[in-house]
Amino acid sequence: MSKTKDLTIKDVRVIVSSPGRNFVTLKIVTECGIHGIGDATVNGREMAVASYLQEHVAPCLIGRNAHEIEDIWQYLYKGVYWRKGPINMACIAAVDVALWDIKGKVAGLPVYELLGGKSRRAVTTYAHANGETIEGTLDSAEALIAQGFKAIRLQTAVPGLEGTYGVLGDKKDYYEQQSSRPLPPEQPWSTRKYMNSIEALFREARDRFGDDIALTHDVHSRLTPIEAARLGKMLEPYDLLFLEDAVAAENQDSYRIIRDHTTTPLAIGEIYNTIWDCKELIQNQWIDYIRTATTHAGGITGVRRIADFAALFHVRIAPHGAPDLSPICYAAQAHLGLWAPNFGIQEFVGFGNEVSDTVFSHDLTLKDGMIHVGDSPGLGVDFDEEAAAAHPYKRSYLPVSRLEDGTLWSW
Ligand code: CS2
Ligand code: MG
Repeated sequence: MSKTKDLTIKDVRVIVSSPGRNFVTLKIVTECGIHGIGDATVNGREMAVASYLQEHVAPCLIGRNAHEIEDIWQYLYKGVYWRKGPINMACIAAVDVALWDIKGKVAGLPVYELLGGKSRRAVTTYAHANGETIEGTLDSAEALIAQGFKAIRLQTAVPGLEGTYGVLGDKKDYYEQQSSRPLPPEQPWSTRKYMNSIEALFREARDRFGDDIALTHDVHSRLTPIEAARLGKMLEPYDLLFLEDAVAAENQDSYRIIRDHTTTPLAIGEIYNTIWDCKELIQNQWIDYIRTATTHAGGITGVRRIADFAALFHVRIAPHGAPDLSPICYAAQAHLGLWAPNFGIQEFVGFGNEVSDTVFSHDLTLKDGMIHVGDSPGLGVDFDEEAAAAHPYKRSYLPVSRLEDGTLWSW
């Protein structure tokens, strides 16, 4: 069937829109009229990706055969000379995912079938419970458990610190925090205050919900390896599914220190762009979950490579799923999650909001805390350019963190 269709790429469009928050969307159109879409959003640096795509990537795609996903991936990776990097890899990711979408549509099959078919019924997720107090956080967790979620991430405000990661107070998101000042909001950090308050959250969670519910926590790279080792030990009695981003690991060796001291499972990877960023973490079995996202780590092709490598070392995938990942990314990761033999869990904060629903349509559904993928050919997600045009890009930044004496810290 595909032989009769002309899959020469004739148009590549880059659309930056803000339906509730900024997204960079790539649309690849072929001569026969079949199109595919990809997500290239890099939160807070959207225009860098858009111009890289528009100016440098799009011209190289015109006239190419959309079926040649691997060759186009290599052409954009090896061929660019400047390897890796968040902007470059998000652009490769958007192209890759759009091409998988096209291939699925041409084959008349959902992408997970092209990857090797289903390994499970649906994709288990974990949801976020946040609160200004432990009680508030656990009330929010209880509501999620009532909706059917079997795994919950718990984040609660650190007493004495204004604006803890994951807790937004009276603000809906970081965009609202910047309405009067479009610059990175600044938030204080104290490791001592955090370490003195965090155990109670998990103690009370286990007291209230028992042992069946899976719990995770995101440290957002605020600790040093030895502090993270102490935290892992401290939380061992509460049996976390994983402790996320305990330490930033540009130096992957750091995780050996944590691993030497604790049996709390470890997860990392949401800001990684390639397999090279996590190679040692995986092959030394210093982590348990790798959280690379299709949007930031070279698309379905990039994350599939990481997943296959990770499987050799008992590491499972748990892709990043924050609100800055568009529904296209959610769909791509749902297809991967349905296939990957070593899938662990998918982070999930909803498929979007009322505004983004007018721009993105998709055939994913959530039931009992699991994402079910429809049987539409390709990714099963689409993007309405006209609706997007009603929501122009608006500059926005992620917050930064400072110690109480003003020293810049990891946010
Ligand atoms: C995160 C995100 O979801 C997560 O685990 O760490 O909140 C992250 O801070 C944002 O996606 C950054 O863009
Ligand atoms: Mg995180």
